[in-house]
Amino acid sequence: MNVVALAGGVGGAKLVDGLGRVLSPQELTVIVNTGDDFQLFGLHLSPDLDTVCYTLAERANPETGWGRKDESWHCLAELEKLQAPTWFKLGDRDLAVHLERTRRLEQGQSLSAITRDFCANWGIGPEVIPMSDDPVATRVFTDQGVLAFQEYFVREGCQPEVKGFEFAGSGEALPAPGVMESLGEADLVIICPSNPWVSIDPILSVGTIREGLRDLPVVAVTPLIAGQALKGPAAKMYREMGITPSARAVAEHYRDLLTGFVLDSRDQDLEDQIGSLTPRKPGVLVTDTWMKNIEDRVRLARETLTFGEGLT
Ligand code: FO1
Repeated sequence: MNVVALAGGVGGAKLVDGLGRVLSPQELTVIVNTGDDFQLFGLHLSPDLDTVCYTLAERANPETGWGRKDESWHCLAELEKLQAPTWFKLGDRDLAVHLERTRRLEQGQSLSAITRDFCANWGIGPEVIPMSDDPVATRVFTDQGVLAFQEYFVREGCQPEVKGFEFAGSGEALPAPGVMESLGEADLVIICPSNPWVSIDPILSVGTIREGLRDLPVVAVTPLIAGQALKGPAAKMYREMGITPSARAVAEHYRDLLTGFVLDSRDQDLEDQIGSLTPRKPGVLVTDTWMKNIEDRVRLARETLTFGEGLT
């Protein structure tokens, strides 16, 4: 079975990890958001790509979900002494990746080719592809003006009130090599439990990716449980966009694409409402979607795959 997963950062990476432990490497392709990418100290940072790769390579920091485990912070400490901007915490191991990625980008190599080589080096089996090799920058319209995504997310701690989003460059950006090909061969697409507004929508905004999903079985796994995100500002964003945050709101967000929706047991009462959403009246799987450990990731991945197979 060929499965394509769409993923953002920490929440998405957990399900991708579960899928990677259940499927053979040839069966899984992961398309990752790069709308969060930005430049710092002249380096090109791809936080969601790194989070997915570090997680698959068992190199991720288990406390934060982003950055490296067994990290050291010598560079950051020196930057602090120099009163340099240190709101975005770059560890030493992580920095090596940004340095080498930037060096190769400056030589004219593509982000997807560099990512492929890094994955091979880290022993990652599934194919991990950035949504695009072209720059796409998520901008957040807020009550404090327009902010680049990481300024909103990390520097301002998601405090400003959100008014809307823009994925600058997505009109011209092409899907990276392998993206449309993997969708062309997919038996199932899984939208991981990532933030719909700023992790999945940027992917869907690139080229013909959204159209590429139209005739495929698409299953989304809820990132909201009982109206709350386990991590990050998704619920706050729904509220500020004038929508009550809930799994139903997420299903409505993707309503034109959905064949199936994975709902948390704590939201069982929403099953019928989601199952009757037009146009596609998605099938609904009710299960425990909270991934507290590796076993949960594997169980949720297995259940989602079995559910998805049943819909095809
Ligand atoms: N998130 C934070 O909340 N604070 C940080 O200082 C931070 C540093 C960081 C460094 C490398 C990296 O790959 C990710 C990092 N993140 C940090 C996470 C990142 O901002 C978010 O996970 C995503 O961009 C949203 O998916």
